[in-house]
Amino acid sequence: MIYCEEKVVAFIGLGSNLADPIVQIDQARRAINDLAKVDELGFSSLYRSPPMGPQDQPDYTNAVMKVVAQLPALVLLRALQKIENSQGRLRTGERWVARTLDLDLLLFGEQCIREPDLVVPHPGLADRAFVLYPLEEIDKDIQVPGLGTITALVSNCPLSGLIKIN
Ligand code: A4P
Ligand code: MG
Repeated sequence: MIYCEEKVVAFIGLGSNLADPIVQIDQARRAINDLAKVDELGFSSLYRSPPMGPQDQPDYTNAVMKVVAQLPALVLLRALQKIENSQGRLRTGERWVARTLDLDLLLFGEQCIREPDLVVPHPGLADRAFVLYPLEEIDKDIQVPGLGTITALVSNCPLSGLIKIN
């Protein structure tokens, strides 16, 4: 039997603050494009911002990628985690520490997912300028399930030092 998964538009947050962040993000973008059944639909500018969380780490570079995916959300998350690992991501168990690469699944179609390993929309989304501003830049029509329009979310979120760097 051939099982056809439906196509879903998803948004991935990319972040890095170690080992040449711009190169890390570019490499991750290419690795995501190399995944089977995942195709790029858009990519935001790069943004820089002070670290959220512990302050004794470099500023972050962030971007958001829009893709169409023909695979389940959890399979996509596992593929993103493999890319993080292949780019030298170390997991110490400590939260919000400096990292070569962080890939978060921000939105997966209209789906609300509450599984032990995957929560979508990403729980921090509404409070993070470095996620909301690039999301709005690449798609002004996003409706975040349970939270409203991207435009309303952006207008309620201060920049907190976020600047566009390209
Ligand atoms: N997980 C659950 N839902 C998701 C999802 N939607 N996307 C689970 C990705 N992962 C999800 O993640 C911890 C666990 O979250 C995973 O096991 C996964 O199954 P992790 O990547 O291993 O650890 P983490 O990233 O350190 O933890 P956390 O709490 O996800 O941190 P965030 O939210 O990723 O934030 N400051 C600036 N300026 N820019 C940043 O990008 N990023 C962080 C990390 C902190 N400060 C920042 C930035
Ligand atoms: Mg993460």
